[in-house]
Amino acid sequence: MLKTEVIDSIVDELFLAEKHGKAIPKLVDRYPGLNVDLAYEVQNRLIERKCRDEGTKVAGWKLGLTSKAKQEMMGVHEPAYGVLLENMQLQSDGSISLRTLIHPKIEPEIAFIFKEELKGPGVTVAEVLQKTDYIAPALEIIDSRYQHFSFTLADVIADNSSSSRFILGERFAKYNREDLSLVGMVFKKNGAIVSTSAGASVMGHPARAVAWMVNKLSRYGQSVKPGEVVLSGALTGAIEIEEGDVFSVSLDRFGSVEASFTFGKGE
Ligand code: OOG
Ligand code: MG
Repeated sequence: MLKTEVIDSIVDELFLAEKHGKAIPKLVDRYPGLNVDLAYEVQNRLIERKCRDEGTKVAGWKLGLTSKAKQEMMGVHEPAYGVLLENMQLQSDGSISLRTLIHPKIEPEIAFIFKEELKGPGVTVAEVLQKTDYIAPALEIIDSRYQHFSFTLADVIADNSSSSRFILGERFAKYNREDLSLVGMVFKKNGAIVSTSAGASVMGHPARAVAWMVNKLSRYGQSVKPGEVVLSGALTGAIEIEEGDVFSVSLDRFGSVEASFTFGKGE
């Protein structure tokens, strides 16, 4: 098959897997030529297709596999990024229905909101921090389109790094040069602590993850635009969501966000 035909057929498979809520076998076994570069091309095309067919647009970006906890959990030892679309953002009020998803998991994250464009190559941690407008706590819901949530780095990149939904804290805190590596995090399920962590769990400093991504984006002429949100990558392992669960993430000095989930009709 020609390269464009391979990309088209993978985009089709992933798009339909999400639309119908039905997992597919991972790709690398069937497309041995699928490497990281080709996978980002698939991701770009998948996003174009989703924007067109779902009538949505880019809201920001997410990093994945940036903490040891997540890398060990998934058996993938390099970070990846994906695109957040407007129709992936949910509000924290009411019960959130996840009935159309395949096997959703939830993760605690740090969200950055930028006041100026970040465009690589050569973006440093200092530049990321200088252009950071707000910091907010975030809950990310990931949902791999692959059976058993099992994938290689190239598979997960093609699948938009398992992006599914995200919920931001209602109040964004102005970033005021706090040391984000030392920001404490508490993640709770139904009022009980699931895990605790700090910003440093994300590549030593969450802004390092953002800088890494922005420099990678420059290969495709892409950048983070003012007002866009960037999720740092989970600070601890992801956990499965069950009917009626309530999850919260709290960040020292930057507030918290809580949401409850149902697999029924919701509101
Ligand atoms: C890939 C996405 C990982 C994170 O925060 O590490 C991710 C996955 O684990 O399915 O979003
Ligand atoms: Mg994540």
